[in-house]
Amino acid sequence: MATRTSPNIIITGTPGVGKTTHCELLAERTGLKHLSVNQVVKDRECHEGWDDEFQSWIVDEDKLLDAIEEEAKEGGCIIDWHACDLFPKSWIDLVVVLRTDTTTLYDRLSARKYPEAKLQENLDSEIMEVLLEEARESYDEEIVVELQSTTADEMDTNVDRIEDWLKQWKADNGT
Ligand code: DAT
Repeated sequence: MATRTSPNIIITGTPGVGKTTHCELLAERTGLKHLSVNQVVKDRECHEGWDDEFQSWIVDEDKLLDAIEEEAKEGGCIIDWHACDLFPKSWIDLVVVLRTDTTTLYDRLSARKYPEAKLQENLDSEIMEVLLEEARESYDEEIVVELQSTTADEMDTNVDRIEDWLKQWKADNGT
């Protein structure tokens, strides 16, 4: 049984699906803490350098887990990252996998000027449902939720749903 008084939520999905936007809105509405893993990796140097082809940090997962362990144990974190299988099951209460269609994702990633290889890899990953599979393999089925994130209305509905879930979690855990 977790000793957290507030749950930890992972918001995951392919880059460009809307993780950061959802996390920011959710943090604003709930007071939970938005833990941008990208930022943590950069700020607390949990990496082995920069991958030029993919324009991203090569993450040192052990360092990353050490860096966020204390916050995770306290609870109340919204973890924003395009992977989820590295976090210990005991830390996590809800895993939200955001999804969108290929055309939308292509437009969002092109707007970011992603290099061709990175853009294609991410489109493939969304089509192959890589993150959904990873979430389902890593966590109990009942805590994994797939939500669509193509329109602003969907985002609002998603955040409402997660807020409702949070209220229920607190009621169930007497906090
Ligand atoms: P991520 O953190 O998953 O990489 P993001 O939150 O930075 O994604 O979103 C990428 C872009 O897409 C950003 O300009 C906001 C937009 N976007 C994301 N989800 C959306 C949605 N459900 N409706 C409209 N725009 C959205």
